[in-house]
Amino acid sequence: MDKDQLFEKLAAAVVDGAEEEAIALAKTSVADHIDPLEAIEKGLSRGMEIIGRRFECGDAYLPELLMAAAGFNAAMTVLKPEIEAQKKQIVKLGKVLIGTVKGDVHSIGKDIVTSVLDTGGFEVVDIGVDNPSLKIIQEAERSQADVIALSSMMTTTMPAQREVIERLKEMGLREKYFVIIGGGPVNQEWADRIGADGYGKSAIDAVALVKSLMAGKK
Ligand code: B12
Repeated sequence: MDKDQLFEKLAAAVVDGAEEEAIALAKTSVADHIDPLEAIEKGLSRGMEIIGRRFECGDAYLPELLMAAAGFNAAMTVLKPEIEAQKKQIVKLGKVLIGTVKGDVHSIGKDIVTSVLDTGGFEVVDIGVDNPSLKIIQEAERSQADVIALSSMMTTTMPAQREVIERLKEMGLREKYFVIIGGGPVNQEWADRIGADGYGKSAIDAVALVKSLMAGKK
């Protein structure tokens, strides 16, 4: 099986919520020395995109979404240790605190951004999902982060990204952090509107974005 066929099968396993199959294919990709990040981006994420579109059209329902997410996570249990093993022992380029905002429990995109930033040389503190603004700021203070990265997957939770920035201003902390945003409904226009320091469409974008922000700081 060539690389593209494997990615296609990985995507299909996610769509079908076939956990065992997803694990077996992830193991094959590791055995074939395929970059785990490529397998995530072109296989697993692609599968989530497909099921997501079906859900939007009414061709798939919530249980199928949950099964797909379980398939995604099953394959990640195989790929994540590979990403860890590849991590270069380089001087960390900066610390990023990442979380999904209040009211939003979508974790998959954030988890990918976390893995890719981590492999890209950043120290990442992942505070999970459904985080109130104040908690995000307290965690950033506690961990002495350079960057606060906010994920929102719903139009209804996008205002929570703005709230974090407003809170930072009120607390006199806005200048202390770079705030970057991302997630399905988010775009550059929204980032400009709420005064974020940057927007990334994908996990790969997030690395380039944080690198350029940190370069400006030093
Ligand atoms: C999987 C999924 C779920 C799963 C989540 C599982 C999990 N653990 O994450 C479950 C089933 C739990 C779920 C629940 C719900 N969901 Co849902 N879900 C999705 C779905 C299908 C895919 C999301 C996903 O994982 N995509 C794959 C990842 C890889 O992509 P991504 O998240 O976009 O992330 C990439 C980029 O955006 C970017 N990125 C992400 N974060 C960040 C952050 C930064 C800083 C940067 C730089 C970049 C970045 O990098 C990532 C990797 O490249 C989307 C539909 C879609 N097409 O997106 C709906 C969707 C997001 N869900 C939706 C809804 C409505 C819900 C529910 C309310 C459903 C319900 N009726 O109960 C609940 C919400 C619960 C809550 N309070 O949050 C809507 C939101 C609509 C809106 N208002 O905007 C969507 C768009 C579907 C739809 N069209 O109706 N969902």
